[in-house]
Amino acid sequence: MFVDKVTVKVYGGPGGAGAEAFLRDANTRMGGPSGGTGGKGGSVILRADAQLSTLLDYRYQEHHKAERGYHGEGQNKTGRSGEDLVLKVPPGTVVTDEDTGERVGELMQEGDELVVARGGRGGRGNAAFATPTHRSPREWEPGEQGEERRITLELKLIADVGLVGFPNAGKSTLLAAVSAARPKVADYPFTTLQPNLGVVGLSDARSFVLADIPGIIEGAHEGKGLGLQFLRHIERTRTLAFLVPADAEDPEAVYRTLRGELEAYSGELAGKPHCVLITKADLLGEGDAAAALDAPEAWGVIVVSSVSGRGIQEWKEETWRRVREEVRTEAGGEPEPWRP
Ligand SMILES: Nc1nc2c(ncn2[C@@H]2O[C@H](COP(=O)(O)OP(=O)(O)OP(=O)(O)O)[C@@H](O)[C@H]2O)c(=O)[nH]1
Ligand SMILES: [Mg+2]
Repeated sequence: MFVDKVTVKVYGGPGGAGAEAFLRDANTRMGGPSGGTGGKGGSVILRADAQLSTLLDYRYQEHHKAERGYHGEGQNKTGRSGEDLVLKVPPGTVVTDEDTGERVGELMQEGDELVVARGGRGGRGNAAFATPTHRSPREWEPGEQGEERRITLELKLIADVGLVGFPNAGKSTLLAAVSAARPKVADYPFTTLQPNLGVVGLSDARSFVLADIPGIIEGAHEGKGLGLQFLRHIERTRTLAFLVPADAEDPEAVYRTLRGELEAYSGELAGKPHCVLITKADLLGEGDAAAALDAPEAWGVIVVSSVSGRGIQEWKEETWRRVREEVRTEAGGEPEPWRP
């Protein structure tokens, strides 16, 4: 199962209470106030850990509490602070406050940290209330409550390349053909209900991350089919591939429809560099009629078959070059993305 969105509750630890105490020892019969301050409560902190690639762990545990601060003690001793609770999340996790909708932050790179619920301050002990005219104060404060918050963690897949096509276009088959991913493939529409990711390896340790998402259909921007919600998974890709099956009645119309749906979703996404893949070329025989598709905005139209392997190597090499180019032009902007 691919989990990419969970809601959890996080609780900062309450601070420890201040102490009420008076100095008493063998040499002092009536000492002054000596109650120390309570310890600070622990905070809940998210930390990006590249060992993780899903938010699955959080499906099964909803409440996460940091340790409370310890109470202050006599002899002016401050209570021990509560331990922070560190929750590991995969890089690429975006955090929003579930109740206000406010964006709390994002953890993009290994080691990034974000405090999501602060621990409370410790209360003052009675020693802090002493004044020249109030020399034996009995007051002390309770610890402050820790922050409590309901947050949503959302993992945006960071893929370099996204596959866009109608249902049955052969997206999942292509992902399986070029990576170790084993998405479900079947000859009925909407086989893929959740995005799949795979790492596509080329020679010399070169690679890129490929995302296969559910199919989109005409009217998806109005909610038809599965709608366009899955496009968010390819918002950060470097390049896209539009899949048009070789046996489509009107390949150009398929391409135009896909482009139109993407534009309706986001001009930025539609503006990404892209190529067109004429898929299932093995169904065509020798003729290349479909390759005549007119796509002046695309960086290429490549005829491929996941069954015969035709065109696959060319597409991989060409795509890798495009991804590299994009990474280079981004340099100085976004940091290098995490790679699984
Ligand atoms: N002949 C041939 N059939 C293919 C090729 N690629 C995919 N198919 C077939 O096309 C059908 C759909 O393939 P999928 O990979 O599931 O298509 P998809 O685009 O992922 O479909 P959805 O997940 O429903 O959006 C399956 O029956 C595949 O076996 C190909 O290169 N040649
Ligand atoms: Mg599929």
